Amino acid sequence: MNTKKGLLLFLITGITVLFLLAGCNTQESAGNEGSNDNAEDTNAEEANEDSGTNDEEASSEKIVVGFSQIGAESGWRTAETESIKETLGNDPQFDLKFSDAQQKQENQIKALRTFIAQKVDIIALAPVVESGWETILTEAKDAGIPVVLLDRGIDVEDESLYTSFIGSDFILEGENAANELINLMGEDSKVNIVELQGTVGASAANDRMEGFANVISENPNYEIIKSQTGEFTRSKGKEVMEAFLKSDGDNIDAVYAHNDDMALGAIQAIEEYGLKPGEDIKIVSVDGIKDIFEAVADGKANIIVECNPLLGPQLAQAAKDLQAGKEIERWIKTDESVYVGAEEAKAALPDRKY
Ligand code: GYE
Repeated sequence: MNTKKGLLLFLITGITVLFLLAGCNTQESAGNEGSNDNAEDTNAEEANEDSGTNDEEASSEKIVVGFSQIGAESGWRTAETESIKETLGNDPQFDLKFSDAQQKQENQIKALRTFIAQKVDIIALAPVVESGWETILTEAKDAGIPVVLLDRGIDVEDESLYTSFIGSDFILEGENAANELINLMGEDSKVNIVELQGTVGASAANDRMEGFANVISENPNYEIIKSQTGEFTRSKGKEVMEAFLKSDGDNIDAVYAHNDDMALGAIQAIEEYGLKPGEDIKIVSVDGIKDIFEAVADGKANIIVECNPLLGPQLAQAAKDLQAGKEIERWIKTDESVYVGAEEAKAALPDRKY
């Protein structure tokens, strides 16, 4: 072999080796190596439920969405999780990576860090609390991964740290709750209200509290005599209501619950205390899960301020648009209603989807 031929062979071999190596890399990122997940997974149930703990990489053919969910504290949240798993999990265009944070921000931060390492295309985050997101969202931004906030908002100075927020106007929900309560009980009645707040530091709790207080503070006959967190759960809502009844029993005219689960817990506490929820103590609640519609239909609660958890379709659309390089709206809102009294609840019940 002469030197020219030797050089040519050397070059061809070198190029082939480089080519094979590059091929290997792409395969690795498409193949979700070393996990129980694979690129063919279209069903979120089969998708990695624990993305926070492994370091597989994202598929390149599908739109890979890493979703960090808060937990499963309420009927609302379960409905939201189902909507997202159904919509993105059943659509072959998507590869959904689902991670449940069990109410802990640190778990959400870990999950996001894993999503970044996996090079997902889009991060969807339902943030448990409003503050403390700067560092991790800067990491996502530096990695060029758009972050879509789902259902709760965050408090950051640099607004470029997230692309969009899909969810409700919680201040408006609080205002609606107060206005409907005043309509129901009359401007001139003297009304003592106890408030069951959601998770401390959550935007859904902060804003529902603010909106309600905005309206109530304008009416001197209405007073919030007690306000405490029931952590958006039935059991805690019941426990806190029991304490309120113990200290203020017959002075309580109305309960304002930041979500239905706490309202349902309060209804139980009131019944066990020997009073009639919906009559002796009026109940206004936010969300609109089936159980509260049933309670209102039975006369045990009075006002439902709807907050829609079925955000899967909006997230899917936003992800497709982002992937196609389109601009998406900064705040994607949903249509929501208010239901008052047994007749409205009965009429709406057959069509309730969550
Ligand atoms: O109202 C409540 C929950 O963030 C809007 O979180 C959501 C709230 C919802 O668990 O039930």
